Amino acid sequence: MLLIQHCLFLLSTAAAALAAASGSYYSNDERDAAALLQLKTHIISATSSSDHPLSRNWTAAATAQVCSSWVGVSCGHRHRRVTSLNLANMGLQGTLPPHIGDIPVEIGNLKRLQKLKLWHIGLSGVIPPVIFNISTLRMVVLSENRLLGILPHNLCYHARGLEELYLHENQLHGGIPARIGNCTNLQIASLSYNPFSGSIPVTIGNCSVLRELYLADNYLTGNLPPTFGSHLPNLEWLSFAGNNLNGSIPPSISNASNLELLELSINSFSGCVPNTFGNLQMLQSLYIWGNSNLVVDPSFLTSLTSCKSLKILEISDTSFEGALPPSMGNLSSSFQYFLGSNCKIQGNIPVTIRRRKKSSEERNKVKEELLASLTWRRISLLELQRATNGFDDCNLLGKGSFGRVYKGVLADDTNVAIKVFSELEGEADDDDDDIFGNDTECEVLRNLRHRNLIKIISTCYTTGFKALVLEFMPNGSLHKWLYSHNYFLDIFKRLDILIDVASALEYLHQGYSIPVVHCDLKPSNVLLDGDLVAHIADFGISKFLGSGDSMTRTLTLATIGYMAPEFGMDGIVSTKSDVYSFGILVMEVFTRRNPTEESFQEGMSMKQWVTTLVPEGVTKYADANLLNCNSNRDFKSRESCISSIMKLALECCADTPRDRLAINDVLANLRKIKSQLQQDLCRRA
Ligand SMILES: *[C@@H]1O[C@H](CO)[C@@H](O)[C@H](O)[C@H]1NC(C)=O
Ligand SMILES: *[C@@H]1O[C@H](CO)[C@@H](O)[C@H](O)[C@H]1NC(C)=O
Ligand SMILES: *[C@@H]1O[C@H](CO)[C@@H](O)[C@H](O)[C@H]1NC(C)=O
Ligand SMILES: *[C@@H]1O[C@H](CO)[C@@H](O)[C@H](O)[C@H]1NC(C)=O
Ligand SMILES: *[C@@H]1O[C@H](CO)[C@@H](O)[C@H](O)[C@H]1NC(C)=O
Ligand SMILES: *[C@@H]1O[C@H](CO)[C@@H](O)[C@H](O)[C@H]1NC(C)=O
Ligand SMILES: *[C@@H]1O[C@H](CO)[C@@H](O)[C@H](O)[C@H]1NC(C)=O
Ligand SMILES: *[C@@H]1O[C@H](CO)[C@@H](O)[C@H](O)[C@H]1NC(C)=O
Ligand SMILES: CC(=O)N[C@H]1CO[C@H](CO)[C@@H](O)[C@@H]1O
Repeated sequence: MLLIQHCLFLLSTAAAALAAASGSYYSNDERDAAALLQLKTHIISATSSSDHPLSRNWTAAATAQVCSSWVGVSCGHRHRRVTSLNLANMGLQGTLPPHIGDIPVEIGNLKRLQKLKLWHIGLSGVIPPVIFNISTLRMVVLSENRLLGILPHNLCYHARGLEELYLHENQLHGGIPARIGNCTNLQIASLSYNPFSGSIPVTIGNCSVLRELYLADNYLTGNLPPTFGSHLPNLEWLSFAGNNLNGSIPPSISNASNLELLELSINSFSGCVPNTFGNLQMLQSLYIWGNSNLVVDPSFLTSLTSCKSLKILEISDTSFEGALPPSMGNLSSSFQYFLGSNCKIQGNIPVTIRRRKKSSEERNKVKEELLASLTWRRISLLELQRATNGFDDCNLLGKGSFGRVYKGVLADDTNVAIKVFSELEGEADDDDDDIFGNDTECEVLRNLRHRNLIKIISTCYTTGFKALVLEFMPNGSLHKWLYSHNYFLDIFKRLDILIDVASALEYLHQGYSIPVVHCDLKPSNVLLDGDLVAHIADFGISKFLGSGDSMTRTLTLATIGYMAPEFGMDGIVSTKSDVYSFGILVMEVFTRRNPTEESFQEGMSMKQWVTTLVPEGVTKYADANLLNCNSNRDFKSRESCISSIMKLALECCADTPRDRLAINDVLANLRKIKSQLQQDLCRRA
């Protein structure tokens, strides 16, 4: 053992001596560490925070551990050089990262770097070309920062193996360099939401393994290259939407035979749409709307009947005029919707289309599903501004500590709620990773799907701005329904709402791959749709319980009055802390007393109050509106229902988590109570 260590020691001194002999002061991994320490100085000085995850982790004293214990760093097994740097979203305080300055040129010394992920960390300044001198580079993620300047022209000069380039949502200007054609391994290029200008380089057609190309919402002008698509057999997703491209759409696009999504909307294309789209057997979504001089002729529409995968076709605001060809009746059975507003459609509409000219509600459902599957496709700030009349106060639905919620109508008439996060610099603590704080969390939330959870339709982040686009709930919150005099929920409606909420909690606690704790359950976070079905909203402080944990700790406080004792006192959250809040919610719904009232804060709690009054009978505590009955028997049924409910609520609010019911038992009990009430009322009627 000793011998081996000795040999290793000799070897490493030999390496150091070699490095010294060759004139370099640093050994290789010290050089890597030095480059990272340069980056750290920018980050730490800008955040001026000793709490930053890097502040005590990356230190000059620990350069020998760069590969083994620096957070965000991975190295090759044999050469022990840094191969991956991932600071994505790190140290995000509040919702907007501070300006952290340029990427230091020393990054170019990471000679074996393959993956550089500096996503959403507040980078400003330019992209140093030296990054692309690293010949091993495969993935660059610099999206959602405040980067300025141009896309370096040495792209893929040395870094020939570049496969994925994500630069969306920055302030990069100038043209897309012709050299992009030398990126022969490029599979994904995401350059949307920048002010890039100039035309689309012809050479992009040389990127023959390209799978996804996003150039949406830039200032690109000129024509599409006449051969575009001829040599892009792998292209699946292509978006040029929201530019100022003109001229005709080249038929060569239909040679990209694997296209699934094609967005050419909101440009200035003219001429006829080529009638060769029938080649696109994989095409699912075709958006050509918003090109007012584009001629959509019957032969093009007929050609689409060969696109066996087509689901969505939007031709609104083009120069289409006349009758839809009867052949469109032959569109495949998977076709889901057609949108042709502001087109002068005359004559008979083929029955298939008539059936699939969707109501906006049905379309939203389709759209939502699709949006949920499109990872990088986001709604732009401009779209949201249009949707809310410039965030007009008339559209304001509510305010909270997180920011504001607006009602909006998207260009396709979808009603949405837009939650705009305000900057909380200095206010949020480290522990407060909101749903943007951590990409895993955001991903998981996107994947949560239950009829009683509010759905995330899309997200929008750009410099200084973050928003969530959510399903719109026309009937507002449960809080409003309980306390406003214009509304009334009868006893069955209240039971149904509680059953809805408990079903959502059951899904969060037990139905998903990892348990999710909502942490802030209260009537203002329970929203009602057009049919008064309840949906839980606001996952701002939710927690995920990883790998078999039954609880976690947080410093974030929820709402006094609803928080379980162990949560309020020690910051311990578990599924049982949600059960406690649910118990309080049940009490509130049936007593119409708000646990945050002053009288509850000073004197006895909601739970103590209910505990004291339960033995005295329902008339002492229940919402009197629920006891207005026609007959004594009716009263008896309601009385027994409400007292069972309160007993259940008290079991949810046991002092120790262990003694509380699990949510699936609560749900089963609620259902039983409801069916008992139904039976009683029937028998007596
Ligand atoms: C850095 O943080 C990681 C985990 O976050 C830890 O495993 C490691 O020991 C820390 N390294 C140092 C040098 O403090
Ligand atoms: C990057 O590569 C280019 C082209 O080989 C070269 O001219 C330039 O000096 C390199 N820059 C650095 C900092 O190595
Ligand atoms: C691609 O690289 C080759 C060799 O370095 C060079 O001759 C050519 O001009 C480059 N093409 C583009 C479009 O920059
Ligand atoms: C790359 O693009 C240029 C310009 O379109 C073309 O002349 C050249 O032949 C292409 N190279 C390859 C390898 O396809
Ligand atoms: C592109 O597709 C058209 C038919 O749409 C075909 O005539 C042409 O040969 C194709 N070109 C290439 C380069 O594949
Ligand atoms: C397209 O726009 C450019 C300016 O960006 C203009 O010079 C050109 O004439 C236009 N072409 C067509 C076909 O409209
Ligand atoms: C629909 O397709 C069938 C079978 O291919 C064909 O016979 C029929 O003419 C088509 N209908 C129209 C209106 O094009
Ligand atoms: C994100 O959250 C998940 C689940 O809470 C956790 O496992 C993961 O380590 C977090 N990632 C970062 C970068 O903080
Ligand atoms: C009482 C009330 O406002 N009910 C509304 C719930 O939402 C639906 C759909 O928007 C409306 O039709 C109801 O009037």
